[in-house]
Order: sequence, then structure tokens, then C-alpha cells
Amino acid sequence: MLNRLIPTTGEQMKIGNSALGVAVAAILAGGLTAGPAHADDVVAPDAVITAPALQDEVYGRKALTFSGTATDDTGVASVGIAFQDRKSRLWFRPDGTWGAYQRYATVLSQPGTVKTNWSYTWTPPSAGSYVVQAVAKDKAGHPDKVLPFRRFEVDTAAPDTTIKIPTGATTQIRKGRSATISGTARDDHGVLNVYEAIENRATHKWLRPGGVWGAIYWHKKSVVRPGAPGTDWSFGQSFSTLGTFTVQVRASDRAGLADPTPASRTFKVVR
Ligand SMILES: [Ca+2]
Ligand SMILES: [Ca+2]
Repeated sequence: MLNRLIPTTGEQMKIGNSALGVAVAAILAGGLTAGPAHADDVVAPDAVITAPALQDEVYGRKALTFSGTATDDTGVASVGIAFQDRKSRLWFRPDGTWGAYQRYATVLSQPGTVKTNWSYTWTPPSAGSYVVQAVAKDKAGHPDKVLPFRRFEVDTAAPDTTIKIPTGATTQIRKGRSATISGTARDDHGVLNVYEAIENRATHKWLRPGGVWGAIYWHKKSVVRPGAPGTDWSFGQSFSTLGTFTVQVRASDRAGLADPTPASRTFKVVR
């Protein structure tokens, strides 16, 4: 009976090798090498990512600066950074392709000291879902015990804006009256705001802050659910000048992209 409860030697070996395999894979993935034995340094360094401060931020495809701090009891020798595509699980390579794990050396403000800032600027090659991982190493070669990471999104798809009220393309309104303009906006990662621009069709000038007319200006308006993939929005617009005006509305997303094809309505302001 006892024999049945104890795994055979073969099974034990299998389990042992499997666990070892995982450990080795983890070390290889981390790109770690055994550091020189420093009997007087038994404390691992600790890297912290401060930018992005939060998980799941959304950025446009532009140069992104990742930064943070690293501490150690004897001195931080380096802080490495690596970028993974969360869909393919592959890592960003120096030649711009995706493949085996690759770490890049960040710039340290105080290399070799017990506390340093670090930073690294990276331009994502395309839209996608990524994770950035950092690892500090101390002068004894010890890596971080727990590697800090941030998930983030890179968004290149602009939002879309729809005006629902007024329903008709052209609305007649009395001078001095206010019209309610409302609608919806959609985005793959989240709508942040809508913006309104008003053009006088006779002069082709646009309403600017302070009530002056000139070059196009987009006036910021709030949405009901900022950050949501779909949201309603509504604002009032008064018309104090006789004439014909085009109102354009375009949404912006969390990455700062604006709808390239704004929705529009025409208002005829009469006495
Ligand atoms: Ca240390
Ligand atoms: Ca978007």
C-alpha cells in the first residue's frame, strides 16, 4: 500500500526535471547570468516603474519614455528594460522584429549608487497591446527578485463621432436662442472628449475663445462617460449673430487621436 502512495523514482525525476526546466526557462527568459559571489551583498536590488504610473494606459504611436527608480544596498549597476507583444508573447528585437527575449540598457542618473533614476525611450512599431518589464542588477550581479512591469496599449485608430440631435442637416433658429447638440462617440480604446468648431459660412471664419472670429478652433466639450469605448455627449450652443453657420463635432480618444471626419450640422440664424 505504501508503495502506491510514493511516486516512483521515474516520476520524481520527471517532476524534478520539469520544475528545473521551468526554473531554467525563467532564468533564460530573464537573461540572467550568475554574478560573482559577493559574500557581503545578499540583498537583491529593486527596480520600480514610475512612468507609466498605472497599468493599461493608452498611448498613440510615438516616442514613449519609460522611467523609474532602482535601489540596492551596495549599488545599482544597471537597469534593463524589455518590451513584449502581449498577443504573440514575443519580445522586441533591436532590428525592429519580434522574437527571443531582448533587454535594453536604460540610462541611469546615478550609476553604481544605492538609489538611481532610470529612463528609456521607445517608439512602438505599430498599434498593439504591450508589456514593459524592468530589471535592476546590483554590483554583485543580483537581479530584482520580482520584475516590475506595466501593461499598455498603443492606439492608432481614431474615434468616430455621430450627431443625433438636431436630426436634420439644417436647422433654423432664432438669433439669441440656444440649440442643444447631442450625439454619440465610439473608439476602440476609449473616448475622452468631443470638440466643437463653428464656421460662419459667409466669412469662412471660425468662432474662437472670447467670441472673436478667425482661424479654426476646436472648443472642448465633455462626454457622459469619459474613457469608455462608447459614450453619449450633449451641449448647448447659442447663436448671437445672424447668418448661416456650420457646427462640426469631433471626438478625441485616450491616445489623443481626433476623428478625421467630424460630424456636422448647419444652423440658419434668423430674426
Ligand atoms: Ca545588493
Ligand atoms: Ca482609438
